[in-house]
Amino acid sequence: MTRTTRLGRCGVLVLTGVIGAWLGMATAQAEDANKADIEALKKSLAKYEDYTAAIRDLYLSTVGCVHYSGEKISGAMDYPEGAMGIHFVNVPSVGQELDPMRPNVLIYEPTEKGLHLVGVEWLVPLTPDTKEPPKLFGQVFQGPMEGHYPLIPKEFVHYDLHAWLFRDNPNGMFSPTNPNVKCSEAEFPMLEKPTKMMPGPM
Ligand SMILES: [Cu+2]
Repeated sequence: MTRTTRLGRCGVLVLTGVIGAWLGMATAQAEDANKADIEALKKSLAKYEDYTAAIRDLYLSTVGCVHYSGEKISGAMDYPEGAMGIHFVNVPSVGQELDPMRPNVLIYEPTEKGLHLVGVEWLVPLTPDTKEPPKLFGQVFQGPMEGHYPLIPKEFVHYDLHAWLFRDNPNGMFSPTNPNVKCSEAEFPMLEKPTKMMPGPM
């Protein structure tokens, strides 16, 4: 072995180490950036803890408190046991450009003391131009899937992303259902079957 090849190998090892450290730093920085964005989002949405403020901004209640048993059905979304709560949908914003600071849906949990804001959701309709699933905060949206019947027509094929900004979720902030959210105090509980997946980029 010549001296140069030895040096060459050494150089490769050093370079790999440097790139590895750099990638690690880049990931950590992206995570920090996402954390900061999420904190800003929580602040800007705190006013909606008062659901009447949400209604004035055209986030309108879809009434039923949606929850899932955790049942697995092939060809359907994998929804762990838990609730999605009551969706207040801002219909005019759906299909507009995705805005991380303006989710399309606010999610409330009905309790004895009234409605509590627990999370948010972004909805992106599947269109013929869709090349890949949307992403926010480093999270890839779930879908494509049918509309969540019976509160949304099945024809509304879409991607979605939930974020449990105001209620801890043992399955993670971006898991679609939250076992810590309950529909037991709901006037209109709605046990739904997991939503059917649809063909499209995923
Ligand atoms: Cu939902």
